[in-house]
Amino acid sequence: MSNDIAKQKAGEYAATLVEDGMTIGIGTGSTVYYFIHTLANKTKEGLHITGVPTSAQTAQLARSLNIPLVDLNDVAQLDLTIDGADEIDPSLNLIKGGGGALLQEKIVAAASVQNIIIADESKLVQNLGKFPLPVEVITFAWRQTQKHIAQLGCSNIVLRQKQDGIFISDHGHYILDCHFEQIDNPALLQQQLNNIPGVVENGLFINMAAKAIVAYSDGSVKEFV
Ligand code: ABF
Repeated sequence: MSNDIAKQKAGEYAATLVEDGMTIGIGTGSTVYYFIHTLANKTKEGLHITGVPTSAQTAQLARSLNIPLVDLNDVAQLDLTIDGADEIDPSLNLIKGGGGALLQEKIVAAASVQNIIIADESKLVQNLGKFPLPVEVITFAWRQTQKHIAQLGCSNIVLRQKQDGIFISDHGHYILDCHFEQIDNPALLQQQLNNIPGVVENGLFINMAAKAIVAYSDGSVKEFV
């Protein structure tokens, strides 16, 4: 089974957890893409939900499929957020932000009663850090911010690019992809990074996920809690 079919399975499975009347945080990425399409089909069949998107890309897709969206300022909390991840460790700590939406993803996750991660098996790791940790930074003097991040033990930090120049996040910031290789204490690192002037947010999601739904190449789907 290809990764794409596994992602589809995980997305479809997650849609079965959505109940009528819920306010849902809608994640970003290629796995959530399948969740959004399944959710859209269910709303066409009569399921009533309201969504809060985690990125401009997700907002655009959800709108195009007629999923009703609200501003996070206009709701007290979210019942459930379904989102993807770049790495998932055995404690369900995560690296997110490969798609560049980590800031809004973290704000939405923090507003949610329950966060469920969907992924194919390639995202499961013993230790976080092989996937370069995305850190969203203010554009002003970003090299200073980079220097402070390097002092935390990261010698390979890359300013994220897109085809025609520097990648700019939905909220107007740069992303520094930090190749830590192995993160021994993710909770500490997340605090240290967010204490650096110029860092807006980092892609470590610690103790935020209640469950991970992981689809395997043999077609099975497992829940990790
Ligand atoms: C988002 O989806 C991001 O945080 C992460 O970068 C991505 C996960 O990857 P995929 O596209 O494989 O679902 O939630």
